[in-house]
Amino acid sequence: MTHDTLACRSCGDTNLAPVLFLGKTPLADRLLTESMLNEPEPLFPLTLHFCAQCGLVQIAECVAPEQLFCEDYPYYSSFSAALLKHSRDNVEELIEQHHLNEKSLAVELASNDGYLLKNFVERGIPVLGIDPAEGPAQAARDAGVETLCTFFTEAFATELVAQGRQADVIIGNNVLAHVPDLNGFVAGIRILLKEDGVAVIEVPYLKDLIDHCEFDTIYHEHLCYFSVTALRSLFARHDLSLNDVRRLPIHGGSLRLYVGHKAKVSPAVEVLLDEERAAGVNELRFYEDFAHRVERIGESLLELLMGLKAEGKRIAAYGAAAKGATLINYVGIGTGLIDFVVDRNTHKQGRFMPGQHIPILPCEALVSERPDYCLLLAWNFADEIMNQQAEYLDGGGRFIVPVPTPRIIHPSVAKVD
Ligand code: DWN
Repeated sequence: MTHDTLACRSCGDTNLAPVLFLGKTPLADRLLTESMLNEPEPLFPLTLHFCAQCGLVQIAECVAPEQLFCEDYPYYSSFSAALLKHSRDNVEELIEQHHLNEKSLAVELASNDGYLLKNFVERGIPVLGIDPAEGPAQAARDAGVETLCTFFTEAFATELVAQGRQADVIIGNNVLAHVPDLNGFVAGIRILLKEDGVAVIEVPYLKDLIDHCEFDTIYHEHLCYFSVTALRSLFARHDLSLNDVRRLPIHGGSLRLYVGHKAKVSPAVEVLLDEERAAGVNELRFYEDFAHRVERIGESLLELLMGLKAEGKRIAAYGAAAKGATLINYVGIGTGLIDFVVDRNTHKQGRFMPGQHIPILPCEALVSERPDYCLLLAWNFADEIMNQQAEYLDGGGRFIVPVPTPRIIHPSVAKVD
């Protein structure tokens, strides 16, 4: 079920300007089983809007979270070594900087399979994971991470505090964009966070999305797309201070936010706010050519793939990623072009990509089937994946990166920009 939101999810303003329409698309993480292939597949409009009042970019559609993050939600964070290292480094820095110990409590919102909290557990620091997807939540418990399978809300935060559980550190990576009640979620953080605690939140960075045309990261799970300007206004509304911010390369460019009850604002916040003002991120004109650039990428990628196919080449894809579903459905890349998708996530293998019904196989298929080309749907992990697939490359295979410019990557290129 979906309903259009005609008011800004953060400030409530109704003056939302349309920026991009990606058509009617299937749910990006709703990977199909064989038996589902012949059933009607729900499609939902996907339209990006800009709020001139607070700067928040957001989609109008709101698919019920219970439909998005249901029991067989297939995303497990632990299938990326790069993400595991990124998370471990974050935890070690937090333990040191905030002197966390056996008397502390670290809470992660959208804790998935325990990929991050396990690092606290190994150091003897009490944790609590909160995640609505039963599969990853059970995997976390199996890994020794206490996890409650529920959505985090203001009411739930109040319940936890009533039980005497307040957090010294709250971590929320790639979750803020997913919550329909954005203000309730942030109010919950304020309630759950101790007076001297810190909330450390990672979100994909809107400026990177627009600058590098990462349109495939737009899907129904991602309701909001954040600038520092919009984030500062969101937290301030709930008496929380955006005290520090770091730009990170992960997921095509992200922000790591440090939020607290007390204002101790670092210069880094003002630097990014100035950059956003200079670039016009808070003005509609910044987004005006985005739709045209997206259209050009789609045309150019389709032309490249069809040309290779016309030469008799075989093409596969790597990464049954949610972003991959947006890409193949917006561009129209189906089984006529892509023979199969490979993915390390065993929960995804044996299923089919939403909309295009391309089969998902184990990564070994790249070597056994030896497709001439492989479209990198999980381009945000290009370096990790290309290093891992040296045998495929040594055998003459070549990867195609789709954004910001569709291009064939030659292995001599050390890092994909
Ligand atoms: O916000 C979200 C982002 C952060 O992660 C979630 N809504 C869902 C997910 O989006 P995604 O599916 O586009 O993310 P990933 O993590 O870029 O997807 C990568 C896919 O590639 C996963 O299915 C795992 C797979 N993979 C693999 O097969 N081999 C990943 C790596 C690194 C590998 O070596």
